[in-house]
Amino acid sequence: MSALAQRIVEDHAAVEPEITDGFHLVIDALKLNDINTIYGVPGIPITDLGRLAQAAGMRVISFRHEQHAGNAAAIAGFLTQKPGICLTVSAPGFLNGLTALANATTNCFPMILISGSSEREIVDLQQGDYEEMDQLAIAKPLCKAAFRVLHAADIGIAVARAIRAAVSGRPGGVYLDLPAKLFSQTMDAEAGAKSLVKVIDPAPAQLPAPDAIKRALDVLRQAKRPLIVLGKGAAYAQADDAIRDLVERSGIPYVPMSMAKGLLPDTHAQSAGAARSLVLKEADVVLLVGARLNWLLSHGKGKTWGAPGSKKFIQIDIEPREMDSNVEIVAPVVGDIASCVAALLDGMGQGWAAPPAAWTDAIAAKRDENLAKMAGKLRKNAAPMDFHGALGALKTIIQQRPDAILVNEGANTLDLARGIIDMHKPRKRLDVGTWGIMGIGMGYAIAAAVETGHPVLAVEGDSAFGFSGMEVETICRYNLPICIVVFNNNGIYRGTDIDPTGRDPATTVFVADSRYDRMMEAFGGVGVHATTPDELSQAVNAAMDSGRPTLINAVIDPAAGTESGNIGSLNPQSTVRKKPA
Ligand code: ADP
Ligand code: TZD
Ligand code: MG
Repeated sequence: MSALAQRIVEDHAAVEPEITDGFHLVIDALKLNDINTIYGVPGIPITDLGRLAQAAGMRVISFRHEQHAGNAAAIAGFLTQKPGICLTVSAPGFLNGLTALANATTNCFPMILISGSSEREIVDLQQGDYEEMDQLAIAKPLCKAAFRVLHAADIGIAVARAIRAAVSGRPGGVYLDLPAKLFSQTMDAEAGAKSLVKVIDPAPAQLPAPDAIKRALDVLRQAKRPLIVLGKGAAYAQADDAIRDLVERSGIPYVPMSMAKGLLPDTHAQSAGAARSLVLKEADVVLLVGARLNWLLSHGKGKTWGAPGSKKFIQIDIEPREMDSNVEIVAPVVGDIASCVAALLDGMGQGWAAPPAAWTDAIAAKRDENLAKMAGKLRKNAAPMDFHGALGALKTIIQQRPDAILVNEGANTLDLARGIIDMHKPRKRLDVGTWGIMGIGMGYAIAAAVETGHPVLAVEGDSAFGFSGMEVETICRYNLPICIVVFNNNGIYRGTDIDPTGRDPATTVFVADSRYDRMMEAFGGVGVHATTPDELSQAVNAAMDSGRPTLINAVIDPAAGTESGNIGSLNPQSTVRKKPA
């Protein structure tokens, strides 16, 4: 230990505080509520807060950009059901974190963005303070709740309110505004300790009404072609055994939404994931469990869902206003998923009749046909790789290492990986979620490693990776067991576009044949350049065995991808093409 470090430790030991201050009260309030990790970026006025939190035994993970710290906090919330904490400086740092707060709220992940802010008096008179901004007003429409604390004695209550707001009901993001002056406000230590609140039962069970359960079971019992859709709300709820029971006891086929993959293993006999188009179109009764009928489910109508009026929807959700948001829900079941599923199981009893074999056989046939079609493509060991060959290799690795957490973003890299890589355990797949946002990669990977201790495999489009790529330094600094595979096809969707005027690179392409692996080497991690699925496989296995930060530059055929991946139908394209200027 250096002399300075020694002195800091001794100072801490020597001071028996009879007074406390805002800094300490924030830390004590978090710790009292079992929140022991902070993701952030230091600076005025919160530098000392991070330092003191570390000294108090909290894990403080310092990032290179607040957006990634915020994404880390959000996914920590998803994984643990406790609000993840992101700590930023005022105005620009706050704004950088705000994207993550809005994304967390959109995805129903609990997090708290804590930002330092400038002097209220100066901000409100717009007199130009250092990093001046009315942060509270700006945060409000983008999160579930936003609070500001002006007195140290209110910190305990404010933190308690923030925690409750984040995790109760539909989870989401909360903003906590802490002006610079608050931190150094002092008060009597004993009064300070008494002002703290340990939140009892932060996310109370919300029992469904017995009528709602009966109504749902009546509809389900009539079904000839029933289907269960599991969403990431079901993954978040951590009611894994009950959900498995519901699926298995009812015999109903299910499809998992992206982040619900692995809730039951994708290889489960009742998984209709590989026959998704068929089941969405043909089902007559659909039970949604923690999944919204948003764009990811084509709003519950249109071609995807077959003939108009051919469906009845039953929906389990904690948010009553979710019901009828897109189409009529004939049997709303409002409550928390654990309680709702338990009540359904109770009502079903033991003698529930399995769905007609005509339905389950048709699904099995379609699934087997689709899987057989896919299998050949996954075995191709060519250079450059196509997506299927590379993903075939990664599919095997995840099958052999089911505890590893898969982080995934990109377009083709995302859509194809979601379809190809089976997940075998709950909450092991983390991806772009409700917004299809690029940039979650390194933040999610870091929090997944920090929160779970399991190895992380981040499968990243080369564009997607660029949004958070600087955080490889963070990964090396904390020596996290993260293996990043960059699917390098020289660009967004493809690497083959040209500027018709011949002046500049096309808007969708990057420097050809870049070596992303060298970014990792720059910080002491392992870089690998892989040109075949075999090389890729070897490198990922080595990374997962060693636990060392690794980045594999996987060379993908620049012509292999399609524009916008699977969601080309949402991508407007001009039919007018003028001659190049
Ligand atoms: P996906 O994208 O996987 O379809 P969504 O994010 O659209 O999933 O939907 C998740 C839903 O789950 C949200 O409507 C949210 O209110 C709900 N939800 C989250 N946690 C719970 C819970 N514990 N109990 C019930 N519903 C929940
Ligand atoms: N910015 C943000 C924050 N989110 C986005 N989704 C986009 C831009 C638009 N976008 C996509 O929807 S996918 C994508 C962008 C820029 C990158 C696709 O390229 P990639 O993946 O290299 O990551 P593939 O494998 O080349 O398709
Ligand atoms: Mg790409």
